[in-house]
Amino acid sequence: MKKKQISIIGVPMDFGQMRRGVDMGPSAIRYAGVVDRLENLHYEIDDLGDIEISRPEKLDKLSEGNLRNLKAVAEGNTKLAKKIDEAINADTFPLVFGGDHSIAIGTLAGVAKHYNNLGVIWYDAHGDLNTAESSPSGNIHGMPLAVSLGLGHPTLTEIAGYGPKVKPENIVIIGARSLDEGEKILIKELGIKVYTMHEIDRIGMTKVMEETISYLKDRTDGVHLSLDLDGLDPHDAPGVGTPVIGGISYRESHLAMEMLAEAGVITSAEFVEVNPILDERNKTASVAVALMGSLFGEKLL
Ligand code: 6HN
Ligand code: MN
Ligand code: MN
Ligand code: MN
Repeated sequence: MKKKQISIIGVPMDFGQMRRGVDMGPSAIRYAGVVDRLENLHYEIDDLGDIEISRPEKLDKLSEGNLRNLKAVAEGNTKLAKKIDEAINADTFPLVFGGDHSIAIGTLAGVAKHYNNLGVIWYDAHGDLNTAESSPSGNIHGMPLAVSLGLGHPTLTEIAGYGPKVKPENIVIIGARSLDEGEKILIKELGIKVYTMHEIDRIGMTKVMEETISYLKDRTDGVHLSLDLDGLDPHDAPGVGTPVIGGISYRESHLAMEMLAEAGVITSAEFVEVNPILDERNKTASVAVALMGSLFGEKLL
């Protein structure tokens, strides 16, 4: 990591999907000891607390053209983008805790304007490349990567007053094993680099990360890590709203984080979809914190 100062931003957002409880993710991650863990690695931590997410009295059903809770999601992400922008202007590393994955819209809106060619590592069981047209659920947490590419409702794609935020050739998806038809088409059309579970099984995480790092190093001037805990196998990370069996293991995930730390390429990060209601004794939040340890350079010896 390049910066010695980290700004923590919690985003208690649960409007991007339908399972309550993921709004408590930031608290669960804090209770799992993240600040001590990172302070032990000699980082200066500024915990900025949580973004205020207003709770509309009545949640929209699918009123806004297959975009559930569009207004509430857009509002929260607009606030988040501003906070991220401030953290980067203050020369700190933004570290975001979710909340459902719709918050990547705001994170990337805040981060991307600081780079000419922002890279994105999307560590996830899913592609999150749906639009209102392709989405089987209407849940915006299945859309943030598409939105960041400029695809989707302008209320989302124009957050922070510009778009698109990222280019397809600067994205690497790792861990995919559940893609909707529209997402598969988009991946092929745009030529997005994807390491599905097949490639991870076949060539191993070491090779996947070596390739990912050299690919992004060549073409980007900063790399955002968007880590959805459901990228991991539900055995290791059970507290997620949309688990998919056959995922990345705890050890493979540590290896991935350690290789990113060694390469020193990551310039911002978010850990999302931790849902303490669905979890087993805060296991998923603890896994998230352990992975952050590795991402920020923790070593056993
Ligand atoms: N996530 N592809 C499914 C959908 O509803 O669009 C699942 C999305 C899951 C999103 O885990 O961040
Ligand atoms: Mn996911
Ligand atoms: Mn996701
Ligand atoms: Mn470790």
